[in-house]
Amino acid sequence: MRPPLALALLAVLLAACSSSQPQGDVGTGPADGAAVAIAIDAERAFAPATLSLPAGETVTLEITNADGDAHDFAVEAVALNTGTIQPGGVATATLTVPAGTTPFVCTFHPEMRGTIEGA
Ligand SMILES: [Cu+2]
Repeated sequence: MRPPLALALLAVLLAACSSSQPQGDVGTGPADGAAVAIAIDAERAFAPATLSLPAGETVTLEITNADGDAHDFAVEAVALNTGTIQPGGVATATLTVPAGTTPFVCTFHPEMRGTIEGA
């Protein structure tokens, strides 16, 4: 009898839809030191959606998920992703701020977007 391959594939696909893998200098829980706070609010939006940060400096962002669904925070241009942030969870992401406009996004909900403005 053949194994239920289709079911196994479906399970893998479903898992991929509901989680993302950490990438880059990221962590779970609150920041140890100074950090720029970002909230994911109940409207599934990043607040603030525009971050004005000093280009070339290393900055830690602290992302708090105040929504009831899981989200993540990804800056694809610098290969950064917090991985899944569960409801009520907090994650950090540390990056060297690029000059100019750099988009960030929740990879689960592409409509959840914002930008880092490095100047
Ligand atoms: Cu999201």
